[in-house]
Amino acid sequence: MLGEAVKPPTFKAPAHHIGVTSRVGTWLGITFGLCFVTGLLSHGVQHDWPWPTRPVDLYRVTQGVHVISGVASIPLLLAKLWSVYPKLFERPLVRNVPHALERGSILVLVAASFFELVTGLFNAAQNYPWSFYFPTAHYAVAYLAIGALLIHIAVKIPVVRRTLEPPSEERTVLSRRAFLRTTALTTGVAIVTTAGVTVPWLRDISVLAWRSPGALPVNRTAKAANIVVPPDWRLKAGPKSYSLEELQAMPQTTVELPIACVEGWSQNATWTGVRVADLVHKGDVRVESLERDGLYRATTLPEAFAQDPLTLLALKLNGEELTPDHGYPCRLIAPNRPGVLQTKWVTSLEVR
Ligand SMILES: Nc1nc2c(c(=O)[nH]1)N[C@H]1C(S)=C(S)[C@@H](COP(=O)(O)O)O[C@H]1N2
Ligand SMILES: [Mo]
Repeated sequence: MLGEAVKPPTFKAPAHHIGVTSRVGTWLGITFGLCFVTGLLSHGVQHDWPWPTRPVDLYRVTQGVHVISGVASIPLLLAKLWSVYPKLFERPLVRNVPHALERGSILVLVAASFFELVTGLFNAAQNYPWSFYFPTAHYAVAYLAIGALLIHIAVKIPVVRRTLEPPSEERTVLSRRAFLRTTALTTGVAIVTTAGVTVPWLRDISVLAWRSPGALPVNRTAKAANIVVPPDWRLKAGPKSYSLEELQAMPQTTVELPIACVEGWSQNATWTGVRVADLVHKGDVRVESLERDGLYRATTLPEAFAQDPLTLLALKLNGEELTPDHGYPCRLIAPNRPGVLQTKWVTSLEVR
């Protein structure tokens, strides 16, 4: 008898099952969605979108969600790619026009996602090993990623629907579950070990947090910003001007407000100083610092913020005179504002 053509058993690793891909893909869709929306908000707030003064912690929360969902996306994206990689090399590369479009969108999606996650991570680590301007590039590529993602979801929704139903075979189901559990666990570990940069009660266990717990971090030091405070320094405020002693003699207010850095860390502190509303008339207020150049040397404080009773020209941090690195002789602190707009080394306030 001629040997029967016995088909060798095809081994399919459990992770490459479409049900796994669907599930990880759904999680990734959620973290990407959160990251995109909070990223848009962050960009908007820094570019004069209307933004409320309350709750005082809102920006801290949205930026925290941005960073945490970004960190969570890294293991999820890797798991997702792992679960589909045999398909990425399928032949023929292109079957027809819709297929070509679908593959093209996946290429854009993968490339844009990697770009966003890698640049975001480097940004949080305050490391800029590239020559483009981070906010513009990160913002523009986010649209590419989300556009490609929407196409991908539209194409895949029927498949996802079908495959999320409970599968039948016991053994492979178990190993698929194990893969999903590992993915979930890795994502959880990534979150817990880093989220302490912004979530106070995670500080002690966030061993990979890029900002140490305890004292308020310094983003740009006085030395890096070339700050020299002239001996005859006075704050210009509209038509008036004040020496530091005169500011100290005015009614002082103490507030507890966070610095929520766009680079991902945030921390509360106690600030004492003079209300901006006591120094200038109503209107948007241009805040200038002693810094000569540098992207964040000056900001505009919208009227609602300038008139807010919590908005201070702070002279003290946690009860002590400001150190040079935190903005001596005085710095702006306002509720619900990104750290980049909390100008240090202030030298003039001007109603626009
Ligand atoms: N003049 C000036 N103010 C500045 C900056 C700057 O570069 N120049 N950096 C800002 C950024 S990015 C942040 S997060 C906060 C940090 O304040 P801190 O260093 O006191 O914690 O200061 C802000 N104020
Ligand atoms: Mo910042």
